[in-house]
Amino acid sequence: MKITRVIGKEIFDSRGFPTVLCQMYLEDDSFVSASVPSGMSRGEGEAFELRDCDPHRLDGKGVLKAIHNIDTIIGPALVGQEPDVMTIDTIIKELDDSPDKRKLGSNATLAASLAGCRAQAAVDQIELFECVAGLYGAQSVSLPFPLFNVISGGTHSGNNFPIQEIMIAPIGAPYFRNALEAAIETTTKLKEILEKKGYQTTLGDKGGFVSVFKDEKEPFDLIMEALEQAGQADLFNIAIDVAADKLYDPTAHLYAWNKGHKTQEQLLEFYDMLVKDYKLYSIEDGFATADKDGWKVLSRIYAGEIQIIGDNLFVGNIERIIEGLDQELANAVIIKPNQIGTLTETLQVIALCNQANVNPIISHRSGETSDTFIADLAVATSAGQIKTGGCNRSEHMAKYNRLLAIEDILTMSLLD
Ligand code: 2PG
Ligand code: MG
Repeated sequence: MKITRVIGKEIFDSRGFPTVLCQMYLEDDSFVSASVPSGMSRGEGEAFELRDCDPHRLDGKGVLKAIHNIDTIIGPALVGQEPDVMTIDTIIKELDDSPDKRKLGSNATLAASLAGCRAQAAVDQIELFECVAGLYGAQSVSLPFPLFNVISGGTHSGNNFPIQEIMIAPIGAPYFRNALEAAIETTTKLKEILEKKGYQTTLGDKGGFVSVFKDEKEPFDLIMEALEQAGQADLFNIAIDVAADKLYDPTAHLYAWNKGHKTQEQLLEFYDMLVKDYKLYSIEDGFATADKDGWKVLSRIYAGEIQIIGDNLFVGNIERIIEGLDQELANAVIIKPNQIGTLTETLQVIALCNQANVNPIISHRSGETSDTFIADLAVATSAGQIKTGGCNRSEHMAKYNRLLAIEDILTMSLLD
């Protein structure tokens, strides 16, 4: 069954910013669609997100140029093809041979690529995760455990708390449903605790509470209290995304911290305290991309003990990942498909992580849509972990609910 029409549409993400949706029509008049997210704590070297930059419309954030590229360049090249995402991505890469999808915009290329995969799954009458697993060459699939955002700081909030995300990770939960229920109970307890203290419980872009804390340790204490009260202290460990690029002053070699700053050494001491006192098992972007020395020291001391994740450090770029792993900067990599620009290239990056024996963590962006593709991607590649926000707001819950549905499908197939 061939592709008959491919069109782009400008929709709006969870922040109300314009983003790209691609619809792909097939010969039987059915269609599938896919939409793409957008980041705020963007790393240098991410695939190029094409925005209109028209100051008279939507603050320059419109994506009509990217839509135009789908309608007039990508679409016509795909019409008449079978929906096979390998072929679709090859065509897209021929149309845009720039290293960062600058010609067409990664928001256009990714939307078309993901829609192509959905169309392929629809034609083959299989689940999306089965289709992606086939492309990945996976012999089996498994549910990831999620890193649930509970406290937001940094650029996703306005509370002066320097760490961008504090997350709870239900390592070892027997089923995804147990993990989600336990996280929901803990989040509810945390909200009660914050309210009792008179702290605000507004939600940041990724669903963590945006409270103002008396010091850097308090949020961790309150999370521990919530875990205890929810009876979940044994299930969860703590993870943080510091997004340290946003805090770093390369001239002074200092990290902005509340109203003051921290040196590289002081930041290390802080992490050390979190590992010892708060079951911290994962640090993402703990140092700035420009502060490679900080990464090296952190890895030298902790790589055997905790997960050290590069997000802005790698921006999903294969060369950067290879170089960073060679220098032993990290033992885990954040995978954001929109930093890469097509599904097949995203699968290549995940495969590279597996070959190099480092953890791939599939991630959403802070400006999301209700598209749930990353849930299927995490299952299909048995990535092990997914980062897709707090237990609230439908752009996050859509992914969690899709994982619940996949768990049901997999359990039922075991019973068949
Ligand atoms: C991050 C992400 C998503 P953003 O830093 O890991 O959680 O944020 O999408 O703003 O880059
Ligand atoms: Mg990050």
